[in-house]
Amino acid sequence: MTDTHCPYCALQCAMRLTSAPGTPPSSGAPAPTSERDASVGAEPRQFPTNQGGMCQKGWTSPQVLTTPDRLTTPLIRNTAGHLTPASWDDALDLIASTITTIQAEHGRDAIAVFGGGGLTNEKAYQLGKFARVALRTKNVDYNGRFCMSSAAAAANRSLGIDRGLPFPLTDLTGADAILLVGSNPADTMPPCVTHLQGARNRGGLIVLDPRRTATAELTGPIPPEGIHSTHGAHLQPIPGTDLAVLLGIAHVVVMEKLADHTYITNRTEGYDALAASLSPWWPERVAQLTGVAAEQLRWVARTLAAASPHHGGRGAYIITGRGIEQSRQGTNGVTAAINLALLLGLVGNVGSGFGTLTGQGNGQGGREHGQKADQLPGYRSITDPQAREHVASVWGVHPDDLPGAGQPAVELLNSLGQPGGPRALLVHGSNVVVSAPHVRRVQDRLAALDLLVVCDVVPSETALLADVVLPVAQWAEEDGTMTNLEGRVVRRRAAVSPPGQVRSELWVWQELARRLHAPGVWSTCPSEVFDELAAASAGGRADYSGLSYARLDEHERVTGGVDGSGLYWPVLGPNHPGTPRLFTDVFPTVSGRAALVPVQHDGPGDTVSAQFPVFLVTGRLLQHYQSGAQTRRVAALTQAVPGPYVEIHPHLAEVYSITEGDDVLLTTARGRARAAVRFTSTIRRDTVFMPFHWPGVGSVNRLTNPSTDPISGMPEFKVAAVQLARVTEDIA
Ligand SMILES: Nc1nc2c(c(=O)[nH]1)N[C@H]1C(S)=C(S)[C@@H](COP(=O)(O)OP(=O)(O)OC[C@H]3O[C@@H](n4cnc5c(=O)[nH]c(N)nc54)[C@H](O)[C@@H]3O)O[C@H]1N2
Ligand SMILES: Nc1nc2c(c(=O)[nH]1)N[C@H]1C(S)=C(S)[C@@H](COP(=O)(O)OP(=O)(O)OC[C@H]3O[C@@H](n4cnc5c(=O)[nH]c(N)nc54)[C@H](O)[C@@H]3O)O[C@H]1N2
Ligand code: SF4
Ligand SMILES: [Mo]
Repeated sequence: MTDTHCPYCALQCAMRLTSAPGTPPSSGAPAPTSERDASVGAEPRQFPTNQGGMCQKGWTSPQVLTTPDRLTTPLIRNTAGHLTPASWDDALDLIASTITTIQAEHGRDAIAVFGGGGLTNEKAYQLGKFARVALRTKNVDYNGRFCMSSAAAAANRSLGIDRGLPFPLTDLTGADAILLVGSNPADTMPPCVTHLQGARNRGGLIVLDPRRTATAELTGPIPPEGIHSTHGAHLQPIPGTDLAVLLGIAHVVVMEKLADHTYITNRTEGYDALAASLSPWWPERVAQLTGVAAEQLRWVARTLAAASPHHGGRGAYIITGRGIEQSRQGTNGVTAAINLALLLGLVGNVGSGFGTLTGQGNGQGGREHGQKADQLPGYRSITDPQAREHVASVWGVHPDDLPGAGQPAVELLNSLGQPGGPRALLVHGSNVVVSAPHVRRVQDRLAALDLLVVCDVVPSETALLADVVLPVAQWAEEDGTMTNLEGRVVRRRAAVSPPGQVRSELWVWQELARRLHAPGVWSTCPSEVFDELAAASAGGRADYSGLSYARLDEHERVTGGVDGSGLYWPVLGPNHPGTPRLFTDVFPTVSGRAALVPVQHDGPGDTVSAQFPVFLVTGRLLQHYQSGAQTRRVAALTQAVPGPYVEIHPHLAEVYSITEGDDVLLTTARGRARAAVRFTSTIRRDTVFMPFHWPGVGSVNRLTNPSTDPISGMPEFKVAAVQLARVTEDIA
């Protein structure tokens, strides 16, 4: 029996694996296949975020350990174009020699690295170090750019620090009101719903989503002619207009004198400019722009205010998700949500707050330790001379030898194989040909490379395009730490041995660093890498210096996992208790105050037109995870949802003579996709929805807009303008 955490989302539900522990692969030694236990089971444990619950994906997660097409040996593409088994030495020699040749001819930045928010802290840290010290390239970024970058940029700008939830998730339980902006936790983090029940019971659960999702359903039906229900309200805006909705609510807060002026005076700066910027956003104007009724905007403002501490309420929270963030105005959208929370005096007041629900398992830690183009470990800036000096000293190199900031993910992918762009790409933990925006363009860029190396656990669609595929260990096969959506660092533990020739990625980087004659220490032992990470993070914003495996294990033993195993960063020393709640006294900004930053609504890059008359929104289904590389290999999950589909309102379908069960062709300025339709009356009549979990003709990312937020680099996944037609022909 091994206590660990789920391989998937950032809730990091605690689970117990029922199997004999195997040999951790930290030595890099391959384990004989016979040692593997094919019958690993998972069951939930008590833990604050999941309260003993788990979703279907968590329950079935061990099946990915023994999936029949698991990668078990390195593969090299032969001259006939086929991926064929190879030895580790051959694969690593080939990679190292090709990198050396490319760099000699095209310079160090000709090698690019793409990481993932599912990697453990140790691997995310080592990958960033490998890019800067062994490859000495500036071109490293990761899929968190698709996920958390807008929320991160907004929190850094307004609050001085980016920790998804700056409070324990369980704090939500006591609130009178919770506003969820573009977030669907009932499908994306099911056990999280228990924390929404308090606000729901008190009539204060408010959900902003163009679809009536399972989360919106929790608010209960709004009576005809009414504006709210007994449990709260579902606001169903025109896609891409959330920012305007938030400006409208904030306008009411200011005009109806609902703001907390004591808090504003003591803890914020910039009120006058913010109030002036809000004046054009009166509710009737916002209603016209967004489709959300003016009276509903007023009701939300009053409900949040009544729940706020300065009006004697039990507390209020404003929480954002990808629905508002994955937009070319995502940073400003989240900023509008933070402004509203600051006006109401919520942030840093225990029992109230602002937060974002981080997505991937290690979406939080993955963005702190250096796989982001502009960051060094500990959430340090790569352009800050002091940060460079500190990290260089931990790495045993000269600060001048560290590269500068690289390009964010979309721009990086688009530069591959272009004149002056990278000629090789190493991918660790992302399936970009399914999950990046405008995937047809991504495929073209990958095809233009001299070398594509993919490390994965399964033959993902991206791995199948690679020149070299390296089989690496996954969650239950190696030790590590993850930082969950609350900034809580938890232990992931090895339970089984990896199969065949599978090795730890830490070993891969050690071997490549050696072949590239890189300076520094390249440990393959996760706890040693963690200690190095802790030292590198010391003094940074995400300071882990007081943590070690020994301390985390002891803490879990003492708490029994129930009321708080894992510690919240910053943890400033071995006796520092960690920081469950940020901002209670001061904001980590230059002035110590939070900034009220005026923002305006602009709208999505695509506008609906005669050519593309319908909104397309994208997102997730309960049963599948991300690009589907893992969950499409689990029988129960593919049985539940076997393939892609398009949600459409029957009235809209009628306009296009589409009937239930038809296949529909979707066309945007980027390309075409095809999928079956599913009728639902819960979506707006001007909008269709498609999940992004599948490759091929049903991949919604053939359609999505790669234009990015100028501050965060976040692509506009959520909203596109689309043409619909009944399918009459096959498409490529
Ligand atoms: N089952 C499952 N769970 C997951 C994941 C998964 O792939 N599958 N992935 C994990 C990860 S990495 C992440 S980032 C999280 C994401 O978690 P969420 O943010 O909850 O998930 P999404 O479905 O991407 O988007 C949320 C909602 O945004 C809505 N939306 C679309 N356009 C708009 C808009 O213009 N405005 C507003 N207000 N809403 C809009 C969609 O209808 C959708 O219901 O989930 C995590 N959990
Ligand atoms: N249209 C649309 N597109 C989206 C989104 C959306 O809402 N709409 N959401 C975006 C978001 S929020 C995200 S987070 C991305 C996610 O999309 P991806 O970045 O594609 O994420 P995954 O599908 O989780 O891919 C992880 C890959 O890593 C592999 N893997 C698992 N563990 C390990 C490991 O330890 N090491 C290595 N090397 N590999 C491992 C898995 O098998 C899988 O192939 O998608 C984005 N794309
Ligand atoms: S909610 Fe997230 S962490 Fe929990 S079991 Fe499901 S996928 Fe795993
Ligand atoms: Mo994500």
